[in-house]
Amino acid sequence: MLSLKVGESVLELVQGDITMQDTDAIVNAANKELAPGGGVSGAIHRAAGPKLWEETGKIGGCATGEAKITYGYNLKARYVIHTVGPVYSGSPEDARLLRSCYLESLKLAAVHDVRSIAFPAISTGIFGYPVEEAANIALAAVRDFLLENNNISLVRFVLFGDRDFDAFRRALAGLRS
Ligand code: AR6
Repeated sequence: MLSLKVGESVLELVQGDITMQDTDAIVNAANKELAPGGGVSGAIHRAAGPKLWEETGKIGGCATGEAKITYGYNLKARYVIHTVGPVYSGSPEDARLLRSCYLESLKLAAVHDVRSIAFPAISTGIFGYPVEEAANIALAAVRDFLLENNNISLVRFVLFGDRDFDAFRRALAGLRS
């Protein structure tokens, strides 16, 4: 586990499974339909149980770069925040949309009195975002938010494999300097 104090808050990196987190909210790297799908989204829906899809199915989808909130059902987390990352295309728009996913998720969390939140590495799996680039964007977005807002005390990145953890570790070192 690695951590960095940002303002009054803590930014943490851990390697593990986001479905097991006991933060107030976990974030889902969702698709526009908010359907279960594969990757981290499939894992979150399996762990939360069928009531999650009952709720997300009624929302009417989510645009890329935006976020929606539901309950967590069988998860330890009270809420799931669903955000849709960009499918990587190599255009400058990708970075703007990925940053927006983190900022919109954090804003929605703050509105719902979430004090602790766990993120996966959005867009870096099926959506093909190079993890080194994505890690820099993710950590900068969270740092910028935490410097302006005191209501969220813990932001934890839960990285699934060695490759993602290493990329985020390097990005965190860059953020410190
Ligand atoms: N805990 C933490 N991270 C995980 C877990 C887990 N249990 N499982 C996978 N990851 P992806 P995307 C990591 O593909 O690229 C879905 O089908 C994974 O190793 O889940 O945003 C949706 O429905 C990777 O680093 O999300 C969308 O259609 C990261 O989570 C599409 O995939 C994100 O990988 C979204 O693609």
